[in-house]
Amino acid sequence: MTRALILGGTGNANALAAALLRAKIDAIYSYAGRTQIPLPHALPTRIGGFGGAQGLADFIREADITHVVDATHPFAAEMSRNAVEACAAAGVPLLALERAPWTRARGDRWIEVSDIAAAVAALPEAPARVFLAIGRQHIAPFAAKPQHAYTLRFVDAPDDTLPLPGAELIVSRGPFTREGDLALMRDRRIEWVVARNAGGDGARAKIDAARKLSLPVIMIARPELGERPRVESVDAVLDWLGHDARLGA
Ligand code: 3Y8
Ligand code: NAP
Repeated sequence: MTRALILGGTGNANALAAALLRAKIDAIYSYAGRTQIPLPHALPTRIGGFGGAQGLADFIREADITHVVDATHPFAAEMSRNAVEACAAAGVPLLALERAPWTRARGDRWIEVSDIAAAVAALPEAPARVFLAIGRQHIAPFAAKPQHAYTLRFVDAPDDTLPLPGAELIVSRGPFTREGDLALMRDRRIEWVVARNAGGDGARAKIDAARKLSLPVIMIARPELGERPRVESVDAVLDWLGHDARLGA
């Protein structure tokens, strides 16, 4: 019998969870526990790390998992690497559900960089008004350029002091809308946007809003992940699972 483990925490993963419920495919949803109150799920849900690749392999065996779907975020590189290693060790198939990266459209003013340090370097020296929409985990390096007026957006209110004194904080879980992000950028007179190439629709609003306002976007490229089977649609995952389920594997 099919029993899937969904490594979640994204909009795609939520859509997959709903589809698995409808298809009555037995599955467990997993969150890292990065945020205070993750979106509740109708699927049985576990929260927290597994304890590295070894811990994940043990979980797969103990929970009789037959298939693993990595529906985490393209920047969740450690989780994705652990999944490849753990599935090989436990001998269960792995499939990544991954949204395609955004590609530059006409009117986009992107400065493409490889990582957070390069994004900090790409900001101007002269004081500017910068929208950092990269979550809470990657803010500290921007303290190297304190001359800017930063607007931050987090999922949860921070429990400790910000590494960027004087920054304006917006607490919002998303998904975001183009109108909402246009209003945010106009109200805050944003001049620069820093984003990671998450792909998908839930984070695209700020990219579309920046294009409309002709603002430069410092776009951080995704980390390189090793070769692994990947699809971009929930239906493709269902086929991958449903096919085995139909064969009663
Ligand atoms: C805990 C689950 C849904 C899914 C909502 C999507 C869209 C909104 C866009 C901006 C960019 C960012 C961030 C973002 C987006 C959706 C989706 C998406 C980007 C939740 C969630 C978890 C997380 C973790 C969180 C990270 C953070 C990244 C904020 C839930 C809401 C910036 C990614 O404060 C922290 O520590 C936050 C950490 C990881 C930044 C980072 O370091 O990558 N996501 N986001 C997951 C877990 O515990 O396993 O809490 O319910 C999911 C969503 N985040 O419909 O509910 O399509 O995924 N999430 C980025 O760079 O794009 C926000 O502000 O414009
Ligand atoms: P990461 O750096 O790749 O993972 C670090 C560690 O967190 C992993 O080694 C694992 O701990 C644990 N972990 C990550 N995802 C997990 C999951 N789904 N279930 C159980 N444990 C998990 O990951 P990250 O960048 O911090 O992202 C953490 C989570 O937030 C991911 O689930 C990701 O999907 C989500 N996220 C969502 C978005 C978005 O835009 N929707 C953006 C970024 C991240 P152990 O080694 O102990 O197993």
